[in-house]
Amino acid sequence: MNGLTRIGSVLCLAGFVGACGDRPPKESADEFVARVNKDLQQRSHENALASWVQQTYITPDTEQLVAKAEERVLEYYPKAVKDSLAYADLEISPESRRAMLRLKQGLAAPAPDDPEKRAELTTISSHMESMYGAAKWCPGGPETCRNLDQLADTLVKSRDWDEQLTAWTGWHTISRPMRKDYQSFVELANEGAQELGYGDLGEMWRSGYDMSPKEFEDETERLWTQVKPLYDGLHCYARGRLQKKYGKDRVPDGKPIPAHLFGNMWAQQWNNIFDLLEPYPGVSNLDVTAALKKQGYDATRMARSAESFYTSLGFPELPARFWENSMLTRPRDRDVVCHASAWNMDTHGDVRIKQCIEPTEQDLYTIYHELGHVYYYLSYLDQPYLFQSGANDGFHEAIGDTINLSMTEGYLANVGLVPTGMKSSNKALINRQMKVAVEKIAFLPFGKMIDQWRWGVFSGAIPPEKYNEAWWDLRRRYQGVEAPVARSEEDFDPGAKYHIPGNTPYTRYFLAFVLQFQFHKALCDAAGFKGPLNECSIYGNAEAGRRFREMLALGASRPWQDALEKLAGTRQMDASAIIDYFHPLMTWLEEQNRGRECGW
Ligand code: X8Z
Ligand code: ZN
Repeated sequence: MNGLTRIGSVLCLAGFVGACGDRPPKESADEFVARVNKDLQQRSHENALASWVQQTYITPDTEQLVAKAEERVLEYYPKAVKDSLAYADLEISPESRRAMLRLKQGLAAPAPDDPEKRAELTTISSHMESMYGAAKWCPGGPETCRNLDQLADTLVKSRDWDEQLTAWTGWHTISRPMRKDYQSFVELANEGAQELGYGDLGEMWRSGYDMSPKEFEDETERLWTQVKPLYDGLHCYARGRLQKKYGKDRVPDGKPIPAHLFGNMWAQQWNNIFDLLEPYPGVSNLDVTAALKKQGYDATRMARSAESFYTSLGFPELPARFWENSMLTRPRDRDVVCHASAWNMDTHGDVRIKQCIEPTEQDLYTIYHELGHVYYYLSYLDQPYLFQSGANDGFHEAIGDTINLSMTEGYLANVGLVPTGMKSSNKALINRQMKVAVEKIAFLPFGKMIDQWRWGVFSGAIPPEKYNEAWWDLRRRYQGVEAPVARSEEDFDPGAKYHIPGNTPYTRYFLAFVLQFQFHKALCDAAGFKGPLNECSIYGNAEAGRRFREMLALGASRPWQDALEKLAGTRQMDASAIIDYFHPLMTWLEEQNRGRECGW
């Protein structure tokens, strides 16, 4: 580590000589923390208002407003971290010590403590966000423009190789102009992280998990090793089905699968090609999209449906302001960032979601996901600002997904979205499991590789002239997919995925996809459920709801291990629940894949 010494559990930075304990601080540690909580609360509220307006109304003006608001937040943090060093070797309450730790890790991209560089960083960040949100591919002039929804829709609906290829290639042109900005962003944010005492921004991200960055990296590796056999089995089976559709010359044995064939722009989840992957077509009707359309569901009704799952667990109804302030559909007359998100605007109950909801099963699941964030926000409102976040960021992403796992056939039948009284048979079970697997198992390597790439970029192991090449190396290695057409360093394919220009750390999703099964199991146990895990729904179960809320209310006030222990009786993230959940499917896949040349 560069230029710092460790005193107590807080770092003394070389650039901040004199800050470490040579003069008694003016205020007590508790007073200091209370003041920082108040200041941050106020600044982040302003920032959230500006961000909300920008993301729901992208113009050069709102882009500037958000950059300015962000500057104020970024200016505050390093100064507060520096002031906190005065308490480094003093005896202070564990709460204040933890708050100072959270403070240090509170930003996804800290800026250097130089006004010009800070302004440059926020300008670039908000510009990349706008570029992604407003992106369109216009092959032949303005009338031919297509946005992400439209191009993604082609992938969902078309089964024609060339049509899908055109949509995929088209979208991947939008990120070319981001490359230079991204490179500058990396340099500036790294400098900010280094001023806080981290080696680089990747190390800072990995430091947010109540263990050392190295231990965290090892943890993610351990979890990946646990789940990889599940993915390998699914990949092999899917390749077989895609070969049937497109031919072995286009989808060869022993090779990665072309990335444009999965019904999803990033091949991260394969639910949109369930028609090609369904093990026993015709055995069960699981077409929730058709049911939503037939029953005339609109965005609000879909969100209400999600809300009523949470209230069935004893969570409160959403505040009236949620319905007034949220953006639930894509506005017709302006550019917005459609990528779904949940917002805690003022930490006093102004909670919202922003999503371009269409009546599809995917979007239904996504609202349940987003409300998971919203109910987390509402559950920890009583915590001070610095503890108003997830036990770790994987927890935050896992809440709504845990509820998704309870949207079983029984639940969906109960709310009228699949037929009631479908015959249960082993074939129906395998169909159902496949449906969850294409969402949950397919995602795992993608969830891991994104930050594998960014960690490399931030550390310098992946230099700018290898950005794209390294991206595809990782996609091949982890996902077993490859670019369907030649790529070069003219392209910047990472930028075609929201979380790269949006600078949202991604390991959180990998963790969430493991944790949600652990949570699901713990809640099903709490509900007294005795059958197979894949049939359990906690819908309507007050005790499961109580246990869930108890964990959520902690926010980040305790190490995540404490929160996990409270709910699941263990201090380790662990993939055995996901393995247990998919046991029937895995056995079936082994049989299906026998004699096939798996792997790539
Ligand atoms: O970004 C999201 C959520 C918003 S927190 C919709 N997800 C990841 C993605 O879309 O890439 C959920 C699953 C993974
Ligand atoms: Zn989320």
